[in-house]
Amino acid sequence: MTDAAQKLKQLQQYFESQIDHALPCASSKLTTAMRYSVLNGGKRLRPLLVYASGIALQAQQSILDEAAIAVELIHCYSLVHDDLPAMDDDDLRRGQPTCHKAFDEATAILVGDALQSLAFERLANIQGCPATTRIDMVAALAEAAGAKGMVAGQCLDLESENKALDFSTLQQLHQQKTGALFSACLKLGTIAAECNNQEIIGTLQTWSEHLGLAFQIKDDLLDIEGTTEQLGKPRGSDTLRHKSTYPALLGVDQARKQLQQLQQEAQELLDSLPFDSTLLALLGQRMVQRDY
Ligand code: GRG
Repeated sequence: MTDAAQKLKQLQQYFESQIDHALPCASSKLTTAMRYSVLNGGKRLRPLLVYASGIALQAQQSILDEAAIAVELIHCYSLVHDDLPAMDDDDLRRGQPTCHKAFDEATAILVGDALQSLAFERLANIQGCPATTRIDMVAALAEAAGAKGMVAGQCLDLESENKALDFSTLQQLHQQKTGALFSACLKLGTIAAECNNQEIIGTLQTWSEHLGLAFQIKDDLLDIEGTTEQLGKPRGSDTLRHKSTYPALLGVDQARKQLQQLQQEAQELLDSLPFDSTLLALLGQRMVQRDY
């Protein structure tokens, strides 16, 4: 294992204990369901993006911990709500029954609500962090998660079922639904480090956009090529719901080519940064070379 791979593994293990401690104890149905929905084997890509950017820019670890926790809580809330019957109506998530199946619908709605509130509570209360930094982090995450970002993307996604989208609408959908939160991870890393270098901020932003798109193309390809066992959710769910996907729009070969090109451009962006971007590069590779 390379040093960078070792470091990512350590960070992921370290993050598991951080997020475990950030969650309330399992003393009620709600808190048991919150823990069930978060401590269930996610890849933790978003927290790792926060760490990889923040560490490269020498941010304080305790601030990065809270930013990483906050972004994963938002991601987990979005998955719990996404799985609800009123949205994607999924029975399996991360290889286990979805929250509303293991508990009930009302509990799943409340779990999402509570995880979202907890995310902002953690950011607002970071110890030893200037108030302006905390406010900037709250604003960046809120913007990415809300009606200009993830929620807007989800809305567009739900409206798009059974419709053939053109390429630019599909891009917008994914940029908002998944890309905005990826971009927020990089922003949180730079805010935590109090980095004001616009060139670095801009390059990381463009890198995260490339990555978000590549991640989605990979997700669409996996939906065709992966197995239910590998994916922890049923294969072919996009096709079943008549969703527009990159392979459906471009063809599988062209989608694969597009993925390769994005990866290459993403690496060139990282190479132009004036600091060690090895962790970011490895993480980027993992996000597009994954098989689940
Ligand atoms: C309900 C407001 C609201 C938003 C939901 C992110 C999202 C928006 C829905 C998820 C649907 C989905 C499967 C999208 C494809 C890309 C994606 C976000 C996959 C899940 O992310 P991973 O692979 O998951 O990082 P893990 O489980 O590893 O955390």
